[in-house]
Amino acid sequence: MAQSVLRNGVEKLSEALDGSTQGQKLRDMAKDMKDYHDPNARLTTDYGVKQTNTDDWLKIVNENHTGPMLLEDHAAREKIHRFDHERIPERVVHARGAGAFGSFRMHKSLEEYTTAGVLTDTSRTTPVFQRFSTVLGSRGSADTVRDVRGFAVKFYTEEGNWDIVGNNIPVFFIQDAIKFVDVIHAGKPEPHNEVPQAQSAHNNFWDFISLHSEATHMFMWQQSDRAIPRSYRMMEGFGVNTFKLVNKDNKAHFVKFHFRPHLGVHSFVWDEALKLAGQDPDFHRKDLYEAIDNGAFPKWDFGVQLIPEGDEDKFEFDILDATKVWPEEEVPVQFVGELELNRNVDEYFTQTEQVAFCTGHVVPGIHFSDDPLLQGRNFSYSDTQLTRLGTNWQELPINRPVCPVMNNNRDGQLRHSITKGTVNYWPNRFSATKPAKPEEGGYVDYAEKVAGMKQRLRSKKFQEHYKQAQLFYNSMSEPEKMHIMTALAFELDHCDDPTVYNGMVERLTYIDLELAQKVAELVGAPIPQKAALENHGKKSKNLSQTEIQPREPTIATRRVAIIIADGYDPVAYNGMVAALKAAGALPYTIGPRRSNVYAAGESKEAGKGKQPDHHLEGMRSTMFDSIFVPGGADSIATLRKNGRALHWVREAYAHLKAIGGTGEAVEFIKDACALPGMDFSTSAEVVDSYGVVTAAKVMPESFKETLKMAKGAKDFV
Ligand code: HDE
Repeated sequence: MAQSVLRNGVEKLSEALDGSTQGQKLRDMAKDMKDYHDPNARLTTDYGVKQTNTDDWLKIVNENHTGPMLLEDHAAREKIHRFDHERIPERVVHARGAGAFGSFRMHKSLEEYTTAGVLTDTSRTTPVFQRFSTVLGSRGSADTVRDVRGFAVKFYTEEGNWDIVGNNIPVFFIQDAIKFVDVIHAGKPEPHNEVPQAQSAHNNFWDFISLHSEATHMFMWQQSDRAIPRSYRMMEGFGVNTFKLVNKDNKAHFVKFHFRPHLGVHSFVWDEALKLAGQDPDFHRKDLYEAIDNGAFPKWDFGVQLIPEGDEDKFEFDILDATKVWPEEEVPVQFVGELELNRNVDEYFTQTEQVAFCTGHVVPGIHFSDDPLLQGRNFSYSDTQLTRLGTNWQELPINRPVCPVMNNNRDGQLRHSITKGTVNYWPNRFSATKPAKPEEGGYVDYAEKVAGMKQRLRSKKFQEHYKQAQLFYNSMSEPEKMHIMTALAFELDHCDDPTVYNGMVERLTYIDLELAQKVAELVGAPIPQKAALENHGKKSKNLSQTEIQPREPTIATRRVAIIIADGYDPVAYNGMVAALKAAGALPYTIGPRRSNVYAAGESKEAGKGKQPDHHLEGMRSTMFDSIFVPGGADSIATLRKNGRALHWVREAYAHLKAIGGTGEAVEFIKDACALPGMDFSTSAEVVDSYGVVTAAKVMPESFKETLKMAKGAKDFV
């Protein structure tokens, strides 16, 4: 794996250097790259001296070749010393993540609203680096936990770096940056015992949430399916905060940024996510890497919501409040560009770990609003990089812009670039390195009149915390509502302090009485009889993720497990593998062993057989989107006797996955899925949350169609 990773990096880099795709940033980083596949390279110390032996510490040896080691061995000490200092502090939040390179293009210019070249020049391809993350877990925690996902994009524009440091959820827990410390302390492991890891299911989190009513809208999103995405490639991205775009006539528009995935939004069911956290903690990381490696480049439409300056008071909510969405009925999203990720990182640490995003990084034409969350973030990001990376973090290859950086900032630890010349100040007698004029691309601050009292206050509209939480809940499909209810019941079950779960149930009565009652019953809180606030009954579009459908129905990159044992039907097997590959899906053969498995009519002696990719105990159904079982009397007879094989099918069924089978496999699948007392002959009998897909005579085409609808499909093909 490691070898192929490096080879892939080097090959792709040379492609990029030939002038293709987003070469600008790659050419820039290539200056600092070393090729570890060079057979002519030799091991050296850090100061460049070739080493003949890096395996034995220099010793004074006796006749048995043992003896004390010498401090004199600088090379040995250097090796250990470098190792001792390999770790840097992880990010205080969003520590766990994965990144990739890509490109950004606009297909419609936003010149009516901004002067920013990255948003107006439709002939440009802007190189980007994107990092996805979870929020609460440590760097080594699992990918599939229930959490908000970070969605941070660094645009290496010709005018400097522009960072959108967003999330996959369009709102946030708090309105004012000063509360960030509290919400994160409450969510992170508790201070006395550092438990639990990467989870919000504990007393402190829900204690804070129940007492801090402005978090009401956000916790509903965080309890929804959005917080357990199937893949980073299948999530939306939101800038969350309100920025400003300013055009050449100095006219300003408030703006929110959106990214909508071409693959649509898809999620795990909770049981799947829970199990995957143990079975394959790197699931999302690998999913992103594999998709890009296979050429299935993830893409997002880039959109903006715009409100002209002057109209900001026309809404029921304050447009600077990050706990509110701008409903699309009131402010439509205009999709104007496309983001594509098309190249994996060459090295995790120097790129994904060392990348540093800052909301304060904006380019001419893009400005801040008075959003009090954003203003605080603008301080925090550059500040935190000092602890994590140290001074001069801006000079690291992944962070430096592709345009020239010229200023009189100097020195500090680990200064990298060498500035020539006799002066390091402005003005100077050479008139050297002077401020840019606006027409030379200089950043011009947007002039605004500001007057007022110096006070610790928030606007009146910021005080309203429930209407959009109701709007969100009302907009959910029935399965989504059920998932929110069960998620809340799971989380509060992990709280053993009645003050906490009783308080939360009370908070839910501000959203929906029935929801509060169902949760109360499950978690053992007093069942509320009265809503604290009447539900307004309104809905809004695109809040339910079921509305964010794939652009084209597709099964590309979906992982399909094909379960076989000796005597399987080779026609059904080969037909399905070919059809899946042709559609861009990823078929994996799973057998009772990873040694060769023989089709009906094949013999071991003839040296035939198929080597499965995995054996039944090595993987689990959770790692696949779908299961196909070809017929074959002997194969099915073997699988029927194998408890793990039955579990694969039954578990996939419980997780609402498309399951297909031919010939003898049909009865096997039915038996594996049948629950005690359930009449399998009618879909009406199927337990609420369970999707069923069985096949009397599955042809590859019909299976593919079913797979496109996977999750929630209730079809008998
Ligand atoms: Fe962050 N956040 N944040 N955040 N955030 C960090 O910066 C902070 C907030 C987000 O992949 C830190 O470099 C404050 C909202 C992402 O490297 C830190 C506040 C949103 C990432 C920080 C917020 C985010 C971070 C930690 C409240 C969505 C990961 C490491 C005012 C719009 C970026 C770092 C990456 C990371 C501070 C709230 C998204 C400490 C003070 C809202 C995606 O600076």
